[in-house]
Amino acid sequence: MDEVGEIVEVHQPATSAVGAQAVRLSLKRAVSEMGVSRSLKTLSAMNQVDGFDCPSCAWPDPSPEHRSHAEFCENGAKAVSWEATRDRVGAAFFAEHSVAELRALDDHELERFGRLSEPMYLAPGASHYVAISWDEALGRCAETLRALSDPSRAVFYTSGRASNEAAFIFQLLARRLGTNNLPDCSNMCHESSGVALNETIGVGKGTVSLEDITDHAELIIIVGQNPGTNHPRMLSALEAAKRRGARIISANPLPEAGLVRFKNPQRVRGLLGRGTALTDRYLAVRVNGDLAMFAGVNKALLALEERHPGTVVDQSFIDDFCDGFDAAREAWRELSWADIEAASGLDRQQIEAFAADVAAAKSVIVCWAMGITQHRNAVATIREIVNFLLVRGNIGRPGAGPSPIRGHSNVQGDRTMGIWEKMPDDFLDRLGHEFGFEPPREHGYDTVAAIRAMRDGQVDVFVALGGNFVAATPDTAVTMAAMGNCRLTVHVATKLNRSHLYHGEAALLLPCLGRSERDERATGEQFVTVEDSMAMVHASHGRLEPGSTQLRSEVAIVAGLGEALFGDDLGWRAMADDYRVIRGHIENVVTGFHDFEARVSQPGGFVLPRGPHDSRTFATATGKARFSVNALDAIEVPDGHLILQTVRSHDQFNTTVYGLNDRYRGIEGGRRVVFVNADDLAEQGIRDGDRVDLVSVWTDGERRAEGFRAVAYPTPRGCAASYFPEANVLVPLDSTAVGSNTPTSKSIIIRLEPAPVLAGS
Ligand SMILES: Nc1nc2c(c(=O)[nH]1)N[C@H]1C(S)=C(S)[C@@H](COP(=O)(O)OP(=O)(O)OC[C@H]3O[C@@H](n4cnc5c(=O)[nH]c(N)nc54)[C@H](O)[C@@H]3O)O[C@H]1N2
Ligand SMILES: Nc1nc2c(c(=O)[nH]1)N[C@H]1C(S)=C(S)[C@@H](COP(=O)(O)OP(=O)(O)OC[C@H]3O[C@@H](n4cnc5c(=O)[nH]c(N)nc54)[C@H](O)[C@@H]3O)O[C@H]1N2
Ligand SMILES: [Mo]
Repeated sequence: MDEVGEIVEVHQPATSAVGAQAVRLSLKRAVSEMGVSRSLKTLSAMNQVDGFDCPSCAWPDPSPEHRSHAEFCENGAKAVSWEATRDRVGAAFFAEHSVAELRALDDHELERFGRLSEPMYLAPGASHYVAISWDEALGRCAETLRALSDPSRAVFYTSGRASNEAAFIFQLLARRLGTNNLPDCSNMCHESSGVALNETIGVGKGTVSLEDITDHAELIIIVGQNPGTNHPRMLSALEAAKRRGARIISANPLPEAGLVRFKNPQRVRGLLGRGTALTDRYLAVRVNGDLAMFAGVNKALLALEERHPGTVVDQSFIDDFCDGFDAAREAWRELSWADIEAASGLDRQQIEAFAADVAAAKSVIVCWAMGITQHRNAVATIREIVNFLLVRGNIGRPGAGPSPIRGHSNVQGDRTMGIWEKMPDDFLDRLGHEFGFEPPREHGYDTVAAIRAMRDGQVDVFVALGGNFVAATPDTAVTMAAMGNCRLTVHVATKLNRSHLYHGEAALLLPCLGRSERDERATGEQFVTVEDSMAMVHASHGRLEPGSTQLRSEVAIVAGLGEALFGDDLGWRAMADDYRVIRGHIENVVTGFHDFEARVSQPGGFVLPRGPHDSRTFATATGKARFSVNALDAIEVPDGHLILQTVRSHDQFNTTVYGLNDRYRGIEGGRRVVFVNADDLAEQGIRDGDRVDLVSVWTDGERRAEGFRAVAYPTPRGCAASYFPEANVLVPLDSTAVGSNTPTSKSIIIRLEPAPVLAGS
């Protein structure tokens, strides 16, 4: 990766998000990748009832009657344009470029080459990928899997773009082989939310619907999330909420443009005017300060209740539906304001004002994303958020509840379908019964455990259904080396990425259809289904001509591998020919999918049952919603060090880097930047614009990322921010969240060191 040539320009950060410029840029990008007519066809089918689900984020679609004709955002348009590009990567491309040569390119350049267009094989010791037929590719993969001394020497990774049908058949393949080694991107993403919510309310998902936000909530709290970039359509929902008088509080160490003000491109006022101010109260919380902040708010709510008994705490809800309140109340009483202030970086008045807003609101929703889940104490923080909601009975009624905002468009559905290294026994029982085999019961590897096992030589075959494992996971150098210990690495993918270049002894690239493309099988045109962040399941119909005649659907590839391995024992071929057959199996195995085919054929689809939302039932260990006591446990940062969080720029989708600008934060032309408080820079004798190395410290030694431009930025003292995936080399593999094993990508202890001056600069 040659980062030396980057010339970064830094401007004032933006004070509002979206607006006319976003519309102009998304159309420009679409036309340059797809041409005019393909652009129109593509963008007009996105998120429409008979069109395809946007492959970008998991934000829900409005109900069919409330959908606009252009139900997409700038970043969704980028995602489909990127997929629908006319450029192709096939045998001629790989003959020209060796793997070693491609390794020298950055993530943006790699994907920029275009769509993978035919199956490719890298033989042991070879320098170049060469074309291979589908039969031979699947045959080789099956042969290597069959030769394993133990099925647990195979790992099956899933990225959250896979459809329900593809995910279901993928977990079936792994379990038929005999392993639960099903790590997924969720392990690095909302795993902490799943763990904390399962523990406290008995379901690992959020409990609110889109209407709860747009029509009902009086107060919406947004923490650890940058919706202007990562869930832009959420801004329209927030705008609707504001227009009927809802208030918004946001807490974030970065004053993100989208949280401040929104210019709705669907309205003339939004295109031309100043837009809608979104946040009423902004709290510049310290990185990882949220547990202390919510504990402080809970303490302040109790104090208010003591002053005005019977008005703040929802005692009847607590008596009827919860346990553990007395212990939690005791813990809040004993907490000192000094500790809360130190850990949160906020002062008592700010937290009390927050609590007063809460006490004045009849219904409260908390939305969160990666700024909460990727810390050592993430699970505890989310439990404390649940405490906060339970105190005032803000769950299981309109306009109230926890709302983890999911990332990948179907990451939530993939979990529902069984992509999890520790699916509960009742699911495995039904799966075994449906297909007539005994699924393995021993838990498998999650993402971090899979990397450790590969590193330690315990894995022979790594199969990925999408994603970019090498670039997305922590400790990049360790992961790259770990991949090299496998006998075979296999990637089902749409575009070339770094994971295809850090391969096992042999490697296969299996090119698949994208979400936007027509999927023609033996019984005719197929659709797939997905589940959004709010548990709505709906259909997605590809509309575009496939990028190459050689592409196969993910379902067909996985089913083909199943048949190559086991013959037609489980009806692999019928499933690949007609996805209704898969949906029939899903109906029998997965809870909540009765009448699947009929209900998903309705415009807009259907919502999955969620006990807390539907009937205030909580399937926890005690059958009650559970208060918990969560020690503050603030991260100790040694003198002269900073806590680094790693974020997405406005011009990327995870490891897919569309471009080098981060418009809202004022960055142009480069990604190797580190945002630091001006006073911290001054204290360390570093000037804005200086080049620095980032050095992370951990028990096993130091890790270094070289050559970053220091940017003075309004973030609290002691905090810093940089972009993912460039900063992943700094995240120690063993630094993970307690209880969820999620890498702590948002709290890495680093120091800045002046970088050597480049010759010629
Ligand atoms: N365009 C686009 N859309 C995407 C993605 C993308 O890459 N590009 N990725 C998708 C995926 S997989 C996901 S998971 C989501 C991610 O969506 P986000 O979670 O919004 O993504 P990040 O860029 O990681 O932003 C984290 C936010 O949390 C803040 N933050 C960091 N640390 C803390 C903290 O300790 N406390 C608080 N309160 N805030 C903190 C950061 O300043 C930042 O605003 O987006 C999805 N949508
Ligand atoms: N430091 C740091 N690391 C992080 C994060 C962070 O905030 N900071 N965030 C984490 C999070 S939230 C997540 S979700 C993970 C993301 O981890 P992944 O899901 O593994 O990574 P992506 O970058 O989303 O994967 C991009 C690749 O997916 C392939 N692809 C795209 N569309 C399709 C498709 O339709 N089918 C198939 N088969 N392949 C397709 C393309 O080849 C593309 O190169 O990264 C995590 N890593
Ligand atoms: Mo994610």
